[in-house]
Amino acid sequence: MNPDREQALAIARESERILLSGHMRADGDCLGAQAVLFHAFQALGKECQILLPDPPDGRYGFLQEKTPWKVIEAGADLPPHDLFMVCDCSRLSRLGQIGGLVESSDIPRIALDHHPLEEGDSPWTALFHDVSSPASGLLALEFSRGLGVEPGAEACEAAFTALMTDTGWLKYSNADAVAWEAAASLVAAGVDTAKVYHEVYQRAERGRPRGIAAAMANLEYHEDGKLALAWVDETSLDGLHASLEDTDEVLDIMRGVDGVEAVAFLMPRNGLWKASLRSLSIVDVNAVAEKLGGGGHARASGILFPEGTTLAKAREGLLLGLQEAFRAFP
Ligand SMILES: [Mn+2]
Repeated sequence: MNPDREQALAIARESERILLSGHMRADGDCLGAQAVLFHAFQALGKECQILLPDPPDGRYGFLQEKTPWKVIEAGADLPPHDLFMVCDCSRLSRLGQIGGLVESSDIPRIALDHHPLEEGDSPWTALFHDVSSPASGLLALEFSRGLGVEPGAEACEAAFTALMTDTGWLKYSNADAVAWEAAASLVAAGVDTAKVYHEVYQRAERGRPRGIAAAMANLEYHEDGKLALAWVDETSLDGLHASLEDTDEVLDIMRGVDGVEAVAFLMPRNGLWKASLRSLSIVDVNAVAEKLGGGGHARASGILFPEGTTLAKAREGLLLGLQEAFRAFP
């Protein structure tokens, strides 16, 4: 095993009070990875708690039946701990107020992640990092086994949720043989896959289909149909009693169109404009997102535009960035 991973495991073995966290708007992978680690630390008799920067989408609430988490209160301090560990993220800037508190503390910190690392000096004591891993949840399983804990039913369900949500239920290009094998072994371990699917994808609010329709009313094609872009604003979502916290379905509809290579979707998020970008096989949407202050993976990334950015400006920046990326591949 690489030395950095060994170091991360060694620090975790020595620690007794572990504080787990994840990026803002924690998704299934972020929460699933934390849950796997939570149960590993509990099995070893360590104190462990999960503290999130903000509330995750309600679709992941079922994980809380077996894995407790809390959301930090505004202005609150971090609870006592001797190790801070973040999942599915290696940027302090994506941890909301928790990021600042961690940055000013000298307590050891570990990032377990599969996103590309930020350039420059690492803010982490140790990393458990692999960009080739389809999900942080799988890295968490490796971490658990590295600590000598074979994942139980709770951890398997959480890891399955992590893997299946980050691969779009094994649809995306990150669903490699490792992903399929891991899914099969979790199914063999007894995970109720139909239950997880129902919880995550079949419990939307009634307005959701109308929200998707409102977004699709603003669909544009560029680059001879290779680029699809759509947006939806707060007013239309409110009028339809719809929210689109999770944009997978909207993006899936756009990239299901013949000839489409890259898709982008703009939506409001807490008073700002947020873009989700996906590509099929050529365009590096991470590079596009990074130029606009966002990040992620080569095939899936996101941008939160700065305060004051109008929809028109966000759309223009996104379109120009993506068009430039297309021009790199004549
Ligand atoms: Mn992930």
